[in-house]
Amino acid sequence: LVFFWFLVYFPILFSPMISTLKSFKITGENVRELRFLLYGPVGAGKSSIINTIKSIFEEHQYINCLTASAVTGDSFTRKVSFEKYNVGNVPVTFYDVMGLEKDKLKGVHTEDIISALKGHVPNDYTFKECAPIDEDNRYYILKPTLNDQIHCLVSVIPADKISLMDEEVIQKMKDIRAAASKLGIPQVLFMTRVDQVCTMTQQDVFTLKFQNNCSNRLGVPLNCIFPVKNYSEEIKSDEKLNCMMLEAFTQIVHSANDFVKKNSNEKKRVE
Ligand SMILES: Nc1nc2c(ncn2[C@@H]2O[C@H](COP(=O)(O)OP(=O)(O)O)[C@@H](O)[C@H]2O)c(=O)[nH]1
Ligand SMILES: [Mg+2]
Repeated sequence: LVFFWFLVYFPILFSPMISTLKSFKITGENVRELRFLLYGPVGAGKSSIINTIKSIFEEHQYINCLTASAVTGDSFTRKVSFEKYNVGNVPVTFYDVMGLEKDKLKGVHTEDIISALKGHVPNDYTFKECAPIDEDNRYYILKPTLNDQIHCLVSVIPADKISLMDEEVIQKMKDIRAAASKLGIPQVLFMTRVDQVCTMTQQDVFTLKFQNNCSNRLGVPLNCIFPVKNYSEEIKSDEKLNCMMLEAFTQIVHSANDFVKKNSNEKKRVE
């Protein structure tokens, strides 16, 4: 019966969700696109999230945002640049940065991610492993506008590796979240690879355990954690997968839009 319910329910839900997003307009004036920053450990599925969302909206399998091979588990995003990805005609932009690594000198610097949140980092900037960007850098955006800022921070954690995550990486993530909180930037967490911890039909019951675990380790409220599954081996479009991702995507679009609305109103009051 439950399986039957899924079959009926999901296709019905899926189409209004996608059409609402396709016709979505930003509320804040002068903001061209909502900007999301994806961050998390290497192999968490950041690049795959972008590929999955693009595949849903552009209606073909999108594989240009290179993902790492599951075997090496190493980040393919080695050319650590601040590259942007658009999603069909939806006014959103994703930034995918190289994974956080436990070694202080490896992966993107926490300071770089915080600078990106504030809007100091230009598109396509190549992060330097030796030093974070600062005012002396000629590419540094000195006076960022609301358009340059990140409007929602998306932490990405793989469900099957939460308990194996290094304490140093967790601390880096906490530092970044604390900086985002200070800036008033909304935050959510995408818990990827849920298919690796339970079958898709058991999903609702079983992922709760992992969501709880994630919430405890990272201090993220439970209602901000979205279980998702990315396209990895599937060739054909999968309704259940699309629905989970669209639910999470809809949430970040609303959060980012609220942030933009609030901040453009505040600017108006000051002027
Ligand atoms: N089974 C499964 N594999 C996934 C999922 N998300 C990502 N992967 C795989 O996990 C590996 C790392 O993903 P990737 O997107 O490169 O991680 P990144 O380093 O955070 O960009 C790749 O082999 C992906 O195919 C998922 O939801 N389910
Ligand atoms: Mg990647």
